Amino acid sequence: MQEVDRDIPVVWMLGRTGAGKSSLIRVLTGLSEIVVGNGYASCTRTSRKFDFPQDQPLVRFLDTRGLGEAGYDPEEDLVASEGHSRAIIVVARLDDPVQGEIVDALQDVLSRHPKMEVLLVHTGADLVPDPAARDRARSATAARYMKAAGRALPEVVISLPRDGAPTAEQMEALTDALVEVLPNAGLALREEAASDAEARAFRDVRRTVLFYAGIAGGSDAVPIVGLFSSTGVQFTMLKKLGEHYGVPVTLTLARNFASLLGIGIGIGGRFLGSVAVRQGAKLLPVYGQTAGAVAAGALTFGATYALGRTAARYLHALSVGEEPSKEDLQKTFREALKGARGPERSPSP
Ligand SMILES: Nc1nc2c(ncn2[C@@H]2O[C@H](COP(=O)(O)OP(=O)(O)OP(=O)(O)O)[C@@H](O)[C@H]2O)c(=O)[nH]1
Ligand SMILES: [Mg+2]
Repeated sequence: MQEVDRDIPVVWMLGRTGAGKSSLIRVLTGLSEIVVGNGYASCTRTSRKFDFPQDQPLVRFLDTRGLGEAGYDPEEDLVASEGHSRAIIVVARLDDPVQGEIVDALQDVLSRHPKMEVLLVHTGADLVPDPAARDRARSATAARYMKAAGRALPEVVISLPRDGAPTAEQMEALTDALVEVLPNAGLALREEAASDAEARAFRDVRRTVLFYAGIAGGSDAVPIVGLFSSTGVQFTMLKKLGEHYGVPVTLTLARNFASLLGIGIGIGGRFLGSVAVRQGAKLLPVYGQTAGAVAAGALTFGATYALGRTAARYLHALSVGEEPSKEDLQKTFREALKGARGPERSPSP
């Protein structure tokens, strides 16, 4: 499992100097060493990448230099991230009507990479306190970017005060929007609410699940094939989870789990007609239609994430001496898969 096999999703920050790109990365990752500027003087002088978490990266942010600065060609950063799933976050401050350069840059990037997902983040909500004025500013900015993109873009409004934090609602809206545009990045950054002991236990292993889902999503493997072989990514994930819950995971146990989930094994150990494929194909309509490597990767990511989430519930039940119910597990799987759903695109004609 080498680094190169992993699809670390890349989030590319695009916005004028002082828009709040670095501040946004800081609130999303909690990385305090990210340098935030002071007013409009350009602060980030070279494109920098921030891997999160640093030891076992699940998301990579490209914090660009201010566009329009001499010698900066965004194409270089884009080429460097080729082969990764990626999305653009356009950061625009509500009190800054001068967006022309960034609008042009977005149009240019999308003309070369039309499939890139874009999320529009309006910062400075606290700087425009009047709700009517704020909404006028938002819709004027949004109209320009959407015209340039030639499509509707998801938008979020947020406050990034220097010595404060966005509200909980703003953070939730932000991470929800990220899950929509780039599920593997959004899920890695979203804190899951934990309502019971099982959910709290899952929080401790969530990064492990995301890590293996990222590995699986980066390969071209058919979803979950690896569950029935001792070398598959998903089986390795199950074993790791088992160590955490104090339940030794054998191939037999993995198969029991799979059959509870309704995953059947076909010829040669391949799984056929499984819940994952049926649900996945339904939830990710792009699969099998426009299905490029990225789309298949997103499905594999989602299916592996959902499998890990469900395995955690199964192992937790075993660890406390409960009988895991089939209905419970299937419900957990469906919900996790829905939570990891990528953007829905209409099939190409
Ligand atoms: N009050 C408030 N200040 C903000 C907001 N967004 C950005 N700022 C301030 O604007 C300044 C610039 O923020 P940065 O995050 O460094 O902006 P940047 O986009 O990374 O800028 P460059 O690195 O120069 O391209 C900082 O002082 C921020 O605190 C906001 O929503 N509210
Ligand atoms: Mg910056």
